[in-house]
Amino acid sequence: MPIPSRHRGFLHPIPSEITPRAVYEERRALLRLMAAGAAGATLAAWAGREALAQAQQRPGRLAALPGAASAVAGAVTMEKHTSYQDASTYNNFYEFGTDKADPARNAHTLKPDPWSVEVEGLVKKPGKYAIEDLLRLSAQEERIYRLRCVEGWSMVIPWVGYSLAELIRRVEPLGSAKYVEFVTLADKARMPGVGSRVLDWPYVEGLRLDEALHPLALLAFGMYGEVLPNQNGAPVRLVVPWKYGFKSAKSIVKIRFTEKEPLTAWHKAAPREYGFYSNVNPQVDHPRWSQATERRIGEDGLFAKKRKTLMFNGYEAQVGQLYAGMDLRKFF
Ligand SMILES: Nc1nc2c(c(=O)[nH]1)N[C@H]1C(S)=C(S)[C@@H](COP(=O)(O)O)O[C@H]1N2
Ligand SMILES: [Mo]
Repeated sequence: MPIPSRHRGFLHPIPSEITPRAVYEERRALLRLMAAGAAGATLAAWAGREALAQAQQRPGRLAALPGAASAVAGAVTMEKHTSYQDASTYNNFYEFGTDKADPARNAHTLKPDPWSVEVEGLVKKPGKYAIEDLLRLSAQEERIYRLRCVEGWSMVIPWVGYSLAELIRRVEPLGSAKYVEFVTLADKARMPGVGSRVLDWPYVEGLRLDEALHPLALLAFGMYGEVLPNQNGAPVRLVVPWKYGFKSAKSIVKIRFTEKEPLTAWHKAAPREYGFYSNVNPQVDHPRWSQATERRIGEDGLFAKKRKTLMFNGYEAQVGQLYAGMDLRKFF
């Protein structure tokens, strides 16, 4: 089990060592129900509760942000949505702590308004966009994407936003621009995790320009028909559904066009473990664990089976061409 040499003192835990909160909560609830009555009635009640939870899609907690059903190929999976409760309380947002419950607990200090995003580097039209203007730059769409975390869990979330390509076209990249770098907020005063040495702040992510221009790469402002909760990356984040979750940078403040491949936060922290590309790939294991299967959050009860992880997280038909001829073991 190779430990990366330049590591700053934190490793993603090995997924098999995590007992997710949902597993023991569901197990406890099931045992309680079984103790209370007949097994058949119990299971029916259980199924009913599940169906009810599915139907409650609009959480009604934050400002509404509707999006028209997206017409982009592959943008709407028919799979069951992860509950808003799970999607907003089981998060990675290390600026607010490394525990999955930390972001929901701590991110109330983030102030998503006022906010602006600076566009700079190799573009004809650099500039600073106020979040209101960015929101109105293109029509909001609903995209129902799978998001697969490098740690081995996945969710299905109805996001609201528009293709990142819409913004990129407006700012007119120069011919020399080959990559796009995303810099996210690092505010020590409001983000308790930024005081730690877990990562070299600010959190930085990057895409090759052609990846960033792919219609599935989403600039997201909302989820479940409302603006993003702070812990999910308010007020604006990326969602790149064919890549491991950490490529989907939260709370973006800067978008920079570069000629050289950006040095991303996770690659800097552990270069042997996290490459620049980080495409979901069941055939290329993480040095410390397999990437062949995943646990769908909300399905991790007593009888739930692990799911097989799909090439490019199931988006191969749409994005496979971007990587034609590349050795995906080398460019992991
Ligand atoms: N700024 C920032 N963005 C981030 C992270 C982070 O720690 N900081 N974590 C990433 C990881 S590892 C995942 S899996 C996704 C999770 O997004 P979600 O909480 O909305 O599901 O956010 C990504 N974006
Ligand atoms: Mo992740």
